Amino acid sequence: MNPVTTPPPPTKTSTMTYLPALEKTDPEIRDLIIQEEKREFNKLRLIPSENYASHAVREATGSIFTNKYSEGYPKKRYYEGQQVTDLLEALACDRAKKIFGVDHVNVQPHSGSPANMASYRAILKPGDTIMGLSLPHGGHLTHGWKSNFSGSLYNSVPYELDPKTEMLNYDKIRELALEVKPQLIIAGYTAYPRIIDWTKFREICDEVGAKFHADTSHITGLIVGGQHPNPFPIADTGITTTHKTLRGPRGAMILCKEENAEAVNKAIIPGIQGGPHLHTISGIAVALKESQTPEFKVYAEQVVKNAKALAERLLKHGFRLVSGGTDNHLILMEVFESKGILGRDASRALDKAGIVCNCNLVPFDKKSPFNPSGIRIGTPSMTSRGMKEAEMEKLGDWMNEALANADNDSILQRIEGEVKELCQNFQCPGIDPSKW
Ligand code: DSN
Repeated sequence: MNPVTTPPPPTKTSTMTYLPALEKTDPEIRDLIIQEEKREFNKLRLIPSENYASHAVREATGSIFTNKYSEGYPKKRYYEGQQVTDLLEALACDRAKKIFGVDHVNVQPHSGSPANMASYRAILKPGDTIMGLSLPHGGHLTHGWKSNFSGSLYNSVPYELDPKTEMLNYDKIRELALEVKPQLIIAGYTAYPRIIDWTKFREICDEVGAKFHADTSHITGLIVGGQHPNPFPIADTGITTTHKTLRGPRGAMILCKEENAEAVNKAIIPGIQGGPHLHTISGIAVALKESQTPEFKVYAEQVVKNAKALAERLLKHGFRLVSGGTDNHLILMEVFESKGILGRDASRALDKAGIVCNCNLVPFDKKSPFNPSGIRIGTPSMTSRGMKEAEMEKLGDWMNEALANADNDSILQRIEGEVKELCQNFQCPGIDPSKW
């Protein structure tokens, strides 16, 4: 599967019914699936945590493994009938261990939040002090936010971005760590557009006697594709979701040193979860295999090139980008002070124009999280379709026009039509329009 080759013709070529079992049993759900396929095909999807899973990933994720219960781990299960599931889970773990250069992998977390929860449970006691990037500065709910388990079960002392550079300030993080002596420091973010210096975090952790937890969920595809450094060999524990830049099914993995392996496994089951979702694990295994192809490397490189090209175009149009630009797959764009439109109003106008993103707080935002000053955009999905710098320039122009005319439905509709026309020229992994 090459994400950057010729698009399939978007016309029906087969007389076979698409999704025939669903047509018979539940046409209403079949219709919603097709509607969503059309939406994902006809729009520019800029939410940086989303992507297109391949046909192969989706075949595995929709497979017979959905039928099986497998509490436990390979060769140590509670139920019988694990002749095949043991092979599957061991294969998925082996692939991840080789790719990330780690001692131990657990592929059972149902998503990123339980993966983080289990990691902390494995290495912390309730009441221990943790330091993660504050959510409004680009962290995650599970990195110590007050209304999340991570902020109530542990003593969370968040670090923030530098107010001038809007980037990580490792000296300040070190100072805070020396002051509060955390048991854990968390690095890895949901809205941070720059390269993370994992070695600096390791050094700070070693100096203050903290464990180091890396959450690479957003950038795992860039790590595997050779664009960003890999923290797992030096982290005590770490997690990644599997459906973002990595382009697998929705799920997660914990990666850790051997000394934490048993505690991590116990934290997942019996600590937090019951049976693993083996159908998801089979999709994760496929995505890991796909990530080792030369095409994936090209994709990862292009994700970054596209983000830089889009950033440059947006800067040219006078938008303010948090930290001034990007080194990864995402851009955090301040729209209120630079363009006089609030983030939610901007994301809604863009959605009308066929450009799908999310509103987002920017560092030191004075506005509400429900209508903040920024929007968050990213290039993984568009790159998976084969789009390149020329399309990013066009997109920057459309975004500028749409946001300058956010109340003008006829302009937004015109752009939506142009976006749709562009999208007809680019395939989507996992979607075959000829079947509709
Ligand atoms: N919801 C994810 C994101 O969009 O970044 C993080 O969990």
